[in-house]
Amino acid sequence: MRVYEAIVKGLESVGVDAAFGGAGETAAGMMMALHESKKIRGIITRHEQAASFMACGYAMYSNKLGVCWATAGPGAFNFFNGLGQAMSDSYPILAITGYANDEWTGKGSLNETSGLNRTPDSRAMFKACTKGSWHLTDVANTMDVLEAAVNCAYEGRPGPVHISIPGNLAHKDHQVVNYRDLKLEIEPVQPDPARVDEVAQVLAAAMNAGKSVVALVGFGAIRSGAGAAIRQLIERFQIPLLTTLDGKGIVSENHPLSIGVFCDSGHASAWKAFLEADIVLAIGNAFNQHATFNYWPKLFDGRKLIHVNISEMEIDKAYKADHAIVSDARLAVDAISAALEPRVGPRPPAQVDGRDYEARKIVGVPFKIHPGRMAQIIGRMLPENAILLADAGAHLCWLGYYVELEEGQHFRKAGEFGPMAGHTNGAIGVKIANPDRTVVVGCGDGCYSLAGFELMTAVEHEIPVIWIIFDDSEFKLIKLYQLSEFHHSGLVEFQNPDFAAYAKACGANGYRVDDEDEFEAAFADALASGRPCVIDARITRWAIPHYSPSPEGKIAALVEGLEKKFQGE
Ligand SMILES: Cc1ncc(C[n+]2csc(CCOP(=O)(O)OP(=O)(O)O)c2C)c(N)n1
Ligand SMILES: [Mg+2]
Repeated sequence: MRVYEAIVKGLESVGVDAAFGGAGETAAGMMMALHESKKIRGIITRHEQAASFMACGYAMYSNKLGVCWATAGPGAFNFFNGLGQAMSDSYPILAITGYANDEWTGKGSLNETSGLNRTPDSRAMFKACTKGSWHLTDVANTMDVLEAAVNCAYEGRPGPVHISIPGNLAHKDHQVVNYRDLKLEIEPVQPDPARVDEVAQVLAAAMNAGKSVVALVGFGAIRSGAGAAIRQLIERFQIPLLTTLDGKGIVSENHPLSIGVFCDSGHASAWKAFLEADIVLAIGNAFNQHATFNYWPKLFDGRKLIHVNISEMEIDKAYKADHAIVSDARLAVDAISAALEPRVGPRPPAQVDGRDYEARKIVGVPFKIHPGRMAQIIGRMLPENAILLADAGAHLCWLGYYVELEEGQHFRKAGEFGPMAGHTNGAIGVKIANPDRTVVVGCGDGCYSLAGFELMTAVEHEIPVIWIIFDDSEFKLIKLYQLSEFHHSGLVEFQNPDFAAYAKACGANGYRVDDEDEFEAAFADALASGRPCVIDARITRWAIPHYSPSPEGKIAALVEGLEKKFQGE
């Protein structure tokens, strides 16, 4: 069989059932092999960047290998945003790209990226943006290389890998005669029992002395499927639960111990519980910028940090941990619960303050949709097990703050790499990997404009994703930043088309809504339709998301800012 036939068969052998990519001469063999495959659905995207985002989306909640492919040179280079996202968000994805024919290396052939004679050096670039990058030089090594790459994607902290294949190796005179199915040898990252014991001792001593312990849970815990284990831990030991924006909903947000989201656009109730805690048990989070109020220096003054993360690299990165366990989150939580059990007797119910967003009344602006109230409606109408994605921008703050998730539902904002359109496009991969779950994307109009044309891909392949566009004709987040830094704004406003008319022209359902009742009716119709849908929701510009650069609140942040100014910092 030809090289790409062997690759596709190998991917079938590890359960891959969809792959996303772009066309090209050095991708043609992959396209043909997918066309012939009975098990893998080949999805041609309009832009290879979208293919890389869809591969991320495919892996996001399924942990199946996300696969994207592209032709050599420019096609391959369109992958870097998806690879960046997969690196920072730990998605196991494989990017397969063509490469110019070997015999013409150095002569400037079409799409050459050898690094010679002023061509870019793609092998160095892919090495820098992945966990591992392989260049195939002999088709006899195809299965070895593929197996090594797929294992590497899953090993330890998952992430992206890459294989490039010169065009000449895809010709029929290069046959793979040693095909074999792939063997995955993935060892979960197990907690060290000595570290678990140490952590259990510290936690038990604190609980038995009446000290306050809170859990702060991030996306790593969601990726590892630790929800049930975390619910048992917090219920048994009465530990109030805070989440990062990415850990939101790991346990129902209506659970009495769920206090809210801890981040700069999160809930004051969560900030208060954090500041009152003696010990923070952080599970599967990386203490990144927005989850730490721009690395607020006083975050761990007077409180201890116990940090559980799958990657040693994350420990002590932003804040020195007093105790740490390098482990998959679910395995660590189970081990901590078991070690605590004999050490801690029955616990009195934790005293927790309710979340402020429950009671928060939003003052609206007549005739225009308030984005916070729209987020509340989305949360209320979201079906069981739905997946709600936000893209990059102010809209993620509205959704993160006002949507209340039940167990089984998921929310994911643009991660720390934070590419616009990552989830606008990635949603298609999410839906393909989770066909029984409703997938809704709340995206800014800027994000949608960047890459919303993949709606055609959804229409063509009948992938029923619902896009809700927070249409404010501006890059709101950037405007807010300009206003705070420069006290005025520029180049942030733009004109939009009628996105609903555009959606209809593409063959999707399109809705243009100007008030909250219209939105509710449109969303209900979209949910019932089973079709790709775009809701162009024309929101007011006169609403500002909840935000503070200090967990002590907005006033404290203002005072801190003034102090810094007077101290000349
Ligand atoms: C590819 C890319 N370009 C630029 C940015 C910087 N950026 C982050 S949010 C944002 C504004 C997005 O605007 P919109 O989608 O309208 O969302 P809004 O803030 O208005 O809700 C920009 C430009 C980015 N994250 N990714
Ligand atoms: Mg906008």
